[in-house]
Amino acid sequence: MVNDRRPRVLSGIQPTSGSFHLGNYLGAVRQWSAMQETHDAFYMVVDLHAITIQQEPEQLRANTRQAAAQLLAAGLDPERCTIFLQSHVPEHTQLSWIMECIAGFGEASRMTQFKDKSAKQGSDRTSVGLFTYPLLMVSDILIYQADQVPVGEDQRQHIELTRNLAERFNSRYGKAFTVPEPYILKETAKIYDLQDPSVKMSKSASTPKGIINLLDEPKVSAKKIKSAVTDTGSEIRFDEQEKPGISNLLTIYSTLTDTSIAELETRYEGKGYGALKTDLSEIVADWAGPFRERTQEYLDDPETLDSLLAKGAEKARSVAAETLAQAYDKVGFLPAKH
Ligand code: ATP
Ligand code: LTN
Repeated sequence: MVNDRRPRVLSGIQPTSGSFHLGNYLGAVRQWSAMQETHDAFYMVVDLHAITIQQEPEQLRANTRQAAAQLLAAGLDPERCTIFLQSHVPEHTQLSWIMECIAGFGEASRMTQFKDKSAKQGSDRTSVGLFTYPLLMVSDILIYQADQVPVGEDQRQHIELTRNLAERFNSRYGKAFTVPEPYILKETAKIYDLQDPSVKMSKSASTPKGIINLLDEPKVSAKKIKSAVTDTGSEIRFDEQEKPGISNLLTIYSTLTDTSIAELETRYEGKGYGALKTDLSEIVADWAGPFRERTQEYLDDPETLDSLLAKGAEKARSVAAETLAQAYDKVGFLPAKH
């Protein structure tokens, strides 16, 4: 049961691919599942955000169901948290317009995720939505009065923007929003690409070889782990500067098995990279096998899945509508009815 006095937490994940990857899980979703025990938690699949980059409609529908099924398979329980789709709660986009009007153009132009993604696509193919995306994210968070936002390191700048706009609104119009804190676990804040450990593992990476997808066949993941770029030398030691490849594998190993890095270093003393990779492939396969099965069970019953999401949206809307009404009033909009 939701307890109102618990701190409120909110986060979102994009349905931009059929499968989450290990970075999504270790950097974000794992924390979501732990926090539903201690927080009043709201988690959503951000389908509105996904269309900032062109999506094929049938594929988007499939990916969205697949994302929701994976959240449930990762342990999110609709009895203990609110799970929903962003497009089912129209208040997000309504608040977003207000945020667009109080954010500065320069401020929005400094968002590094926009700069990276638009540079990759070129300005003609970059949508205006990709530029305003952070303001929709600001609204996602503020509309639930979230105290904390569990995300990976790549989202820190967006949470800073959220804090700034919440404070700006509150001081300009009177307090309407909670100013949220980021919740970023240091050890797993950034899982790196297996082929290029200088960039984060990302759904939109240039080569699929660098990404461990949670729904991949174990054989496929094992092959990717075995061909992960490693560093010169043969010693298994955590050193992000000198040994970024091995350090990344150690982080994944350590968090999936709840073993400290120091203990892993001792365990693998005198052993080669091959031994570490073979063991890690097995660990990933053992974790991902049951995860894939659970995901498939939810996908095999789309009616139940859709009805869970409809209930989640109803709960989410009741909170969102209240915040929006307050914000509309503070801005000076007349009420639509008496
Ligand atoms: P895209 O490449 O399409 O932007 P993504 O792989 O970055 O997608 P998102 O849906 O944007 O995934 O992110 C979902 C959550 O996963 C966010 O909280 C994000 O910070 C986290 N995350 C994504 N990649 C990593 C990573 N490599 N390491 C740790 N956390 C990550
Ligand atoms: N921008 C985030 C996804 C996202 C989000 C949110 C995360 C959209 N709205 C609200 C936390 C809270 C991303 O790209 N990972």
